[in-house]
Amino acid sequence: MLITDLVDVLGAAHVLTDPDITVSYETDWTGAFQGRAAAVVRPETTEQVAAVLRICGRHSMPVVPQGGNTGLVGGSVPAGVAAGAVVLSLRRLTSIEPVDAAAGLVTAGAGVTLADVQAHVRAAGYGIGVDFAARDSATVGGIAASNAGGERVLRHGMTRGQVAGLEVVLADGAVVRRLSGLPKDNVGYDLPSLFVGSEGTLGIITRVQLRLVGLPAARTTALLAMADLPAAVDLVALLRATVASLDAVELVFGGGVDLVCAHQGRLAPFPGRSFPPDTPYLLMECVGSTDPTGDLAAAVETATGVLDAVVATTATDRERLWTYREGHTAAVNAVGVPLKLDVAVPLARMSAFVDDLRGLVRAMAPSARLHLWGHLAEANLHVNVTGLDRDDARGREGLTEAILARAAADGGSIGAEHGVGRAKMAWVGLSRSPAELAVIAAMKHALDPAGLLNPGVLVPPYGHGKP
Ligand code: FAD
Ligand code: 2HG
Ligand code: ZN
Repeated sequence: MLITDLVDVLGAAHVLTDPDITVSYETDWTGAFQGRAAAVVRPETTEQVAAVLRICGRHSMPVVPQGGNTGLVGGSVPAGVAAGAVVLSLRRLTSIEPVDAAAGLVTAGAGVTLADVQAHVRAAGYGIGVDFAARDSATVGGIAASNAGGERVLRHGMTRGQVAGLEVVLADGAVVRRLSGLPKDNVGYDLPSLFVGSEGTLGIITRVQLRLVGLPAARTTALLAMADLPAAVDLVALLRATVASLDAVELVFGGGVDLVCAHQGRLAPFPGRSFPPDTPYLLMECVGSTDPTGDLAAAVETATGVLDAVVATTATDRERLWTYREGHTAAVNAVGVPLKLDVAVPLARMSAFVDDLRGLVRAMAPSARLHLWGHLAEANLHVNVTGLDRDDARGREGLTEAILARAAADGGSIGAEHGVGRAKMAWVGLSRSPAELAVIAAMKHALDPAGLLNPGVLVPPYGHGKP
């Protein structure tokens, strides 16, 4: 019996089958994806993870890996063809090694949250080059598995650039460990990189080695209301060219900030002024060893189309400005479970894309509400639509298809930072060529011949019922 075998290895307390307890592991953060699990298992060590995979392999039982369950594409829950799978929660893998200052690295168990690893390295005077609003729940294993982006990509790149090494358990229970920490080590394929962004389809990440980044002595954050999106895009170019201390440039709109204010009971950011809902706001942050406010102000003064600005230099004021940006996902979910898309289009085409998007949603779903925000420096736009009929699957698919096809037509990406998961499976071909898809499928078949690792995510499942 599968359950008995799992209990033998993990103990009954860590093989959960009571629906009242498993339900939170079976539903994704947004509430859009859900499905029953055969069991939720909670190993504490790499060896236990390997044992779980060997048992599931013997029983031909699919496995859905789960970290903090903050993913936004349905990949962390047993929905769709993965219904009835074992959910493998990595949250008990919480060991953190001491900071290795000489190598500039820290190694943590997959279940350590981003906030905890940030606090751990901060105590030694360092930072982590990845950050975003779900930091208190998202795990380093999940971040690596989804190659998360976030708010610091402008300076540090995506998570891939921050992962120096990984420990991964393969479908057959074998352990691949590349944690040498050597910055120069060109012996064959870069295996850790293969697993970064693989969304739980190639192996289970059990340990993550992250690079340390410096902690800046000074930070300045500013929120600007802009006349229109072309002016905001022009300002990004100006800032890139003239402000070396630039660390983040994020995009929100007046309507989204109003929604966050209503959701959190906050005052609007620009005292005594309000702007129409489609007004773009830029949240930008500069960092340095000395106060970067002057650099930022000098650039903004030469920019055109700035309607208003608030500047924050204290931690409290900076956090307040970031809340207007980071509060969007929760505020939108409070309106209703959204249709959630995450696209990138070349920055030069962003304004035309947004105009077309607004027209498209007005035409295809007149009673729906469109919420846009994103990471403007990386041309990454989050597209959320609320007010759609949840039972009208065809309508939602039609709108998804139209929006993603429009992004792809511009040379954009249909999954900029959240990945593919179950949500974007049907549209991968818009962003990847048949030759690329064949390589992806070959890699999947080589590492997971029975198709048990997160079936229905990223790669088409191998067959009916049993993947
Ligand atoms: P989960 O949601 O549990 O899993 C994500 C995927 O990785 C799933 O496919 C799962 O099967 C797989 N997985 C998880 N752990 C492992 C493991 N140890 N081994 C193998 N596979 C594994 N994402 C961004 O990129 N940028 C953002 O700015 C951002 N902001 C967010 C803000 C909010 C409020 C929320 C709710 C989410 C946000 N996200 C963002 C999405 C999400 O938080 C990230 O993608 C995060 O990296 C997921 O980590 P997790 O531990 O929650 O993973
Ligand atoms: C963000 O940048 C996150 O706010 C979440 O990536 C985006 O909820 C979303 O659509
Ligand atoms: Zn984002």
